[in-house]
Amino acid sequence: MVKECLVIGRPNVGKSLFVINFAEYLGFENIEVKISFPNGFSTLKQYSIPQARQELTGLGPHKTRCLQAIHLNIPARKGYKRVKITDTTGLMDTIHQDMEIRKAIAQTLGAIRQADIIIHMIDAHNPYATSTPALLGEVDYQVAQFAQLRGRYCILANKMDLPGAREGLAQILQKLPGQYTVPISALHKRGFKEVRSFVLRSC
Ligand SMILES: Nc1nc2c(ncn2[C@@H]2O[C@H](COP(=O)(O)OP(=O)(O)OP(=O)(O)O)[C@@H](O)[C@H]2O)c(=O)[nH]1
Ligand SMILES: [Mg+2]
Repeated sequence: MVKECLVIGRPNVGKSLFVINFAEYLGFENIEVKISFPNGFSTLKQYSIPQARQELTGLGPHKTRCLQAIHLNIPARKGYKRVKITDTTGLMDTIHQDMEIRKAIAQTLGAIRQADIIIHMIDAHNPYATSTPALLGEVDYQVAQFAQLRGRYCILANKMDLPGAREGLAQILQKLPGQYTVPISALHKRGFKEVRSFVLRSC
């Protein structure tokens, strides 16, 4: 059976880059992405990994406004484990003024209920930000509270390659205690071995 693994978190934390680079780490050179829009329309698109990085990730918040799913076969002790990993729209503390983004966020919240495995990504760098975005949003506490009840849940503290990320990781561990938390760099594919083990254990 294919397990549904959802990658969620606030905008710009690195969800899309993580999904693409994790596929590359697992040996994929090309990916087929099922793009499902909030209006119910869906389409399949093929990307090379560099093309996916170019087209699907970016600096501005809410680059992703739909669900983007990739089927991954992860080599396990006996054969493969089949996982569908889905990239989502960034969650927010406030209600976004743009209707399209509100609908996309509602679509992501709906998908959380269907997920077997929840990967919650947080940007660990810049822990001393006093203006928004601070390290953790109210929505991060809500996700942690909800998702831990569901079992297969982990936090990825991302952007560990950037300044301040160690302090940020310490804050995440302190503020969201008792969760399985993996420090990673989606950019440099660091911590991916641990993520792969977590996903395999959860299948
Ligand atoms: N230095 C560094 N930059 C990263 C890392 N992960 C992501 N980024 C950068 O952060 C920006 C946002 O990455 P995305 O993967 O598009 O983030 P997202 O969470 O999918 O964003 P939305 O789709 O807008 O919610 C991009 O410029 C990435 O290159 C990382 O581990 N280290
Ligand atoms: Mg994205």
